[in-house]
Amino acid sequence: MINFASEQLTLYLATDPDLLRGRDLAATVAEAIAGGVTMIQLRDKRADGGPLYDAACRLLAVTRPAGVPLIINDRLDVMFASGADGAHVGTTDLPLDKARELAGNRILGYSVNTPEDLELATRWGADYIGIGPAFPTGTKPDARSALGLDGLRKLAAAAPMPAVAIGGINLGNCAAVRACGVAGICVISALLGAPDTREAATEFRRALARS
Ligand code: TZP
Ligand code: MG
Repeated sequence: MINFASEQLTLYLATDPDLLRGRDLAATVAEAIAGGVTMIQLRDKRADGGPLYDAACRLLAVTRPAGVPLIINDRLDVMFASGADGAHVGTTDLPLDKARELAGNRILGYSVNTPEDLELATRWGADYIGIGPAFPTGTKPDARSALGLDGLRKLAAAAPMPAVAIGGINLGNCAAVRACGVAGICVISALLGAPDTREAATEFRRALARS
C-alpha cells in the first residue's frame, strides 16, 4: 500500500466543484493542507474523464510534496492514469472485489451505511471505510439514511479497518463524531463552504485535538 496509515484519515477533505466560488481547485486544496487536512479525495460526479484526469494531475502537484494521499472518487481509470494514491468506491460503483483486484496495493476506500456494506468491505479488504451519512447532508442528494451517532458508533465498533465518518459534519459536532470510535472525519461543505478553508481546517484540527 502507498504511504497509508490511519492517522492520515484524521481530517479528510472531499472536493466539490459547486463549492469553489470561482477559486482554483488546486490552490484551495493547498490552503486546506496548510490548515491541517491530512487526506484529499477528488470528487466530481459530473466531470468527464479528461477534465478529471487534468484535475487529478494538478492536485498531485500539491498533495505529493505535502505527503498527503490523493484519492479519486469512483474512477479507477483516472487513478491509474494520473498516478494518484488510491480510489474510493461505493455500492453502485465497480464491485468492490473487482476494484480491490485492480487497485492492487493502492489505497482503496469503500462507503458503508449498513452491516451488509461493512461485511463486503471486510471480505474484500477495503483499506478504510467511509461510514455515512452521519447526519443529513445537502451535499449528496442521493445520500442514504442518516445514521446518527448511535449508528455510527455501532458500525465503527464492528469495523476491522480504520473508518472515517462522513455527512453533515461541522465544527460543532466533530468532537462527538470522533468520540464514536472513528479514525477521522471526512468533510465537504464545512471546509469548502467556509469563508477561509485554511482557517476552517485549522479549527477542525483544534476541535479534534481537544476531543
Ligand atoms: N457521502 C455520504 S454523505 C456525503 C458523501 C459524499 C456528503 C458529505 O458532504 P458534507 O458537505 O460534508 O455533508
Ligand atoms: Mg461512488
